[in-house]
Amino acid sequence: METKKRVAYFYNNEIGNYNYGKLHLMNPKRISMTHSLIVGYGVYKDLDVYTTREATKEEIMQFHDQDYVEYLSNYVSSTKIDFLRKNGCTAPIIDEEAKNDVEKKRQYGIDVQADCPGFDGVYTFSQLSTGGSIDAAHLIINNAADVAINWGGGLHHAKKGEAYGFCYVNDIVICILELLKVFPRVLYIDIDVHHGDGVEEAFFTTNRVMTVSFHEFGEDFFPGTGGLNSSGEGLGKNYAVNVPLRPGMDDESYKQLFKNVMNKVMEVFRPDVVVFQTGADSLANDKIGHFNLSIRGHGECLTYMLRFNVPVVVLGGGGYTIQNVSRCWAYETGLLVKKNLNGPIPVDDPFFHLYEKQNMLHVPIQQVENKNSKEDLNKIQEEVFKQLKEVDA
Ligand code: TV7
Ligand code: CA
Ligand code: ZN
Repeated sequence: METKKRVAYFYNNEIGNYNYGKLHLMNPKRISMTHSLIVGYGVYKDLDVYTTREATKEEIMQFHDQDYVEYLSNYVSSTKIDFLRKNGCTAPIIDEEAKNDVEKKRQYGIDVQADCPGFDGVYTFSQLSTGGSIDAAHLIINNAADVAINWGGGLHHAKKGEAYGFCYVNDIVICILELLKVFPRVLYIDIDVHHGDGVEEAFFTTNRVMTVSFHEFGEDFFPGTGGLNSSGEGLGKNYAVNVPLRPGMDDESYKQLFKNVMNKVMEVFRPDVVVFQTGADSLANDKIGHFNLSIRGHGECLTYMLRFNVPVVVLGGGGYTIQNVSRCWAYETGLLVKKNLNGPIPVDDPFFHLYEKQNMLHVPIQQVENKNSKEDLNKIQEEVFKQLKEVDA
């Protein structure tokens, strides 16, 4: 029998106010929208709610290079500098020169082709994202929660010394490093539509972390890594699992593949704790991803992992149709406390105007062609099983 889980939830009202820029697709407001639904549907009462703190420089430097962290923490946008100067500020601004140094920007991945703009508060935003993931790990370590949620985390692309794919600080790697101080084996699961490359790379040569990413792959889809035969190196050989998929994945085929793979993973790896990145860009109608999952299908993957009675850190990630992201993560927060949320969006929600066109929690999805044939999927599952047979944890 599955027992009732103690579910902790990290949130900080500030995080929704950061802005990647007017045209950018990543919108931190979706975290505040998620929170409003959690409150509006009354899920709040069943959670242990914690205010997220900012991670310290020392914590961030457990993974990231000092020079990169210092560059980020001193970052001030040119707009902000212009504003300060116009208003008579004559004090030196620490990194005024560095931030205009095109060479450094390139080195640290800032602004490269617009994916990772330097924006005001980029460092504090990353500290908040990471603080929640670290404290989520600590609650699990102290056995003060069975499930710990940080929707502001899940930024899986950030590299040791470089911003990448909308991600500046890799809160997931830092969360896993905390867990490894106490637990022998950590399982990382990533259902964001993109490959979890930053996390995979960080643990590519260890057998203490198994990384499993399901993602869209091919036709230049970002980031292009995560092919079937990229599976770890050295001691980490076979401990990186990749499930590369074509556009159009639907609930039926995704759920079946997910459950089969994860069942086998749990059998061979027997983790002490699970870190689950639940990027919502794998939902239907995302502005970047091309999968066709419903919110219920996405959520079933998350709840499937509860049956193994291993503690879980639940993190956010991508998601670019923001109303669907907040719907999904609020629904999943509900599932974790055994509530099956449905019906209309509460009319007093402060973001109600954004849902007005479609005011239900669950939204219908059109049938689109699934470019993954049954044979393709069987072949992929077979290959993954072959790899997992070699795991001897
Ligand atoms: C975890 N796709 C992050 C996913 C990161 C995806 C990309 C964009 C994009 C960025 C924009 C923008 C965009 C319409 C979509 C090769 C490029 C092509 C930027 C225009 N519109 C996560 C990163 C991915 C930024 N990057 O996994 C500002 O799409 O494909 C690429 C690289 C070069 C850069 N250009 C896109 O979900 C959180 N970027 C509009 C404005
Ligand atoms: Ca993924
Ligand atoms: Zn993504």
